[in-house]
Amino acid sequence: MDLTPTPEDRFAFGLWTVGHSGRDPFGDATRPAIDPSETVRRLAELGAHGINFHDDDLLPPELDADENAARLKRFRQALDDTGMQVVTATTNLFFHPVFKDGAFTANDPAVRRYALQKTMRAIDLGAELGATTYVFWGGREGVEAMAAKPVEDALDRYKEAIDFLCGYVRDRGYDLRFALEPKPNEPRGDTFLPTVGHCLAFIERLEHPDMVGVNPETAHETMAGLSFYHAVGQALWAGKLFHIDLNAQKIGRYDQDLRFGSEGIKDAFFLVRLLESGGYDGPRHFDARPYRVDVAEGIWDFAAGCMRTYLALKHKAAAFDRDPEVRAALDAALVPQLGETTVGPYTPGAAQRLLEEQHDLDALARRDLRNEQLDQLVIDALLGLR
Ligand code: GLT
Ligand code: MN
Ligand code: MN
Repeated sequence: MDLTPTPEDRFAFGLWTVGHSGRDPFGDATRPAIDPSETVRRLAELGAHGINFHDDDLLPPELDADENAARLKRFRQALDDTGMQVVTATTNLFFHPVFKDGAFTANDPAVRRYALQKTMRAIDLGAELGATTYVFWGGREGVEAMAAKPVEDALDRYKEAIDFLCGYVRDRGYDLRFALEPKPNEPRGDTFLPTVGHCLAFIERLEHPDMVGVNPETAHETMAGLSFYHAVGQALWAGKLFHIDLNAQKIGRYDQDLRFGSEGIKDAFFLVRLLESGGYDGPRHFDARPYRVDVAEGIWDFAAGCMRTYLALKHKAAAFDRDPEVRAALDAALVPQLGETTVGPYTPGAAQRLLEEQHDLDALARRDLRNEQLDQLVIDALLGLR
């Protein structure tokens, strides 16, 4: 089993992931800042292919223009030297206190206009560096005091913002698609567009629905108590899986952003199996961060671990699908039959034939689907027993 990542695997990381300082609501940074050029070089050495950033990760607002110009130059040089690609970009619309009440859904129109302006500038930066996907995580697009933000007005403003920005991208001729990233809560008490399902429904009401898809994140769907595997499956089914944020999460907790596969290994197995067989050709992007106790080499152990686990699960999934016992168990569970049409399109003749059909309910109900056996084969595969 070759677990060495190569650029063909299309692994990508956000600058803010390996660059996370370890700061949390209860404690200060445990790690020094890393220059983005250093991140690019270290990730390239590990076999990654792509990088992703917020405008403020690359060009921190607290640095002056000369410092940022030098930082950008070093970053471009690192990309050139390593062949790493900027695959995705995004805007930080959550850190500055101006966004305390939201960005595109802030009640103050001046804040909304500033949020749009900041995003347009960040889109320019992302497009210039080669990003083809632009992520929207509405971290502050939510509310605690329900009376303060009528949901329908907030969604109107959200739609207005995304429609306007689609117009901007088209007008500028950028080769860029948008990916909305849902999250149910944190940092707001309740966030608008809380799940993949909400995002898919929202997209249908946009002016340019073809330009907009989703960026589901393992942790966020799991926080909502939902199956990430199913969320990704439905996004793929809808042709809307434009990007993905891979990490790990224990159910019922704050957003843990753990190393991919470090929790929920069975879900991770099915997810990788789905991505590798379900027609997703975008970056395998890790949006996670190292444990706060790891302060130096541990950062790169973390990054290597995300990719190693993904590749191991990819091999496991391929072996699982080749395994004759698994195939027999899939047959016993009638899995192939779910791929067959039931009645086909409606015609009066088909309706008449169906109405005349006889069904032996007792025989159908007696069918033993052997799902226990099938699931145990999954566990055996994951435990290395086959
Ligand atoms: C932030 C958030 C992530 C988003 C990033 C993109 S920023 O770290 O927790 O889930 O993907 O804005
Ligand atoms: Mn994310
Ligand atoms: Mn997260």
